[in-house]
Amino acid sequence: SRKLVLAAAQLGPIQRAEGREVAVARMVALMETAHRRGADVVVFPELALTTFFPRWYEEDLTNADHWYETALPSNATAPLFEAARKFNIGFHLGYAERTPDGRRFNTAVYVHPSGEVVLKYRKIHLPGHSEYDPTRTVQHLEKRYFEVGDLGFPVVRAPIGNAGPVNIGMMICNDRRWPEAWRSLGMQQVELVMLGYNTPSLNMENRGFEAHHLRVFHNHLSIQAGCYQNACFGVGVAKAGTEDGHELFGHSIIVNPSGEIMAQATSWDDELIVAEADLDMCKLGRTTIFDFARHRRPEAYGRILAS
Ligand code: CDT
Repeated sequence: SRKLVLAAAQLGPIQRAEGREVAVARMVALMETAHRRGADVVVFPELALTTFFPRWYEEDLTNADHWYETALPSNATAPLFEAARKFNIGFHLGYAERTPDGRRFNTAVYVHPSGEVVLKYRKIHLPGHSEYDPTRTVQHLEKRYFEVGDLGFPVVRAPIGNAGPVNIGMMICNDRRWPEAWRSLGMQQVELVMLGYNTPSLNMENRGFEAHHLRVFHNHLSIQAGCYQNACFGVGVAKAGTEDGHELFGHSIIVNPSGEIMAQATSWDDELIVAEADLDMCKLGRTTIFDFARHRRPEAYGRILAS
């Protein structure tokens, strides 16, 4: 069998005034805990190095440059790469990326324990808006700070632990709500989906009431359905707690290909959860009800490709 120990490293809040070194030190401590608990891979959340800065409006984008990484590793992120090597753990990291030609993406990478970036993904389903919106309680300016990702939904075969090559894919936060994202990965026989999120506890759009418990439910519903319908494991990891007065929910989960939650965080702070994943569990769905070659009917799906 192909067994792996998966770890979700939920982060508590990161305040606006806190530098990357604060977050990185907390993340290294979580990697050490992951090592003690036998983890082969540790998944950190979306925009794990800073506060969720799209809640803050900057008229001039260059004033926001300090939120972005221009190189990985950098002096600030090098300790993560060192810990990966020391503990022989691969890690998934979400961060804001600014390219040498000035493009900005909400990005995630999977880094092998050797320090090699094996997979990069740039967020495609950017929520929110691009201009300051006075009707909102809190801004959500992802469409201002990021371009739509240009890498599609790639899956690569990455060596993880003793499981041999594993088909890994990623999505970032809002992507998890979109079945097209999951199916794009499923079509490539993804076995492990890593995803981080920063999700406000309440709807800040002021367009009607949405109960908090439903937002948590929709988070789990999306990840559990995605894993079940695409016969894969999923690790969904929050940045949680109150950042400068604005609350994000936790409830990080590790999900199996039956859609069951194998482990769930209980705090809204730094917390490591682990679960043993037998990748052979992906075979059941893939060879029966979700055997795409036998049962999909793409000739009837034209409308979902129309714009
Ligand atoms: N970061 C991110 O994508 N957050 C969004 C908030 C949207 S409000 C429902 C999310 O989908 O969680």
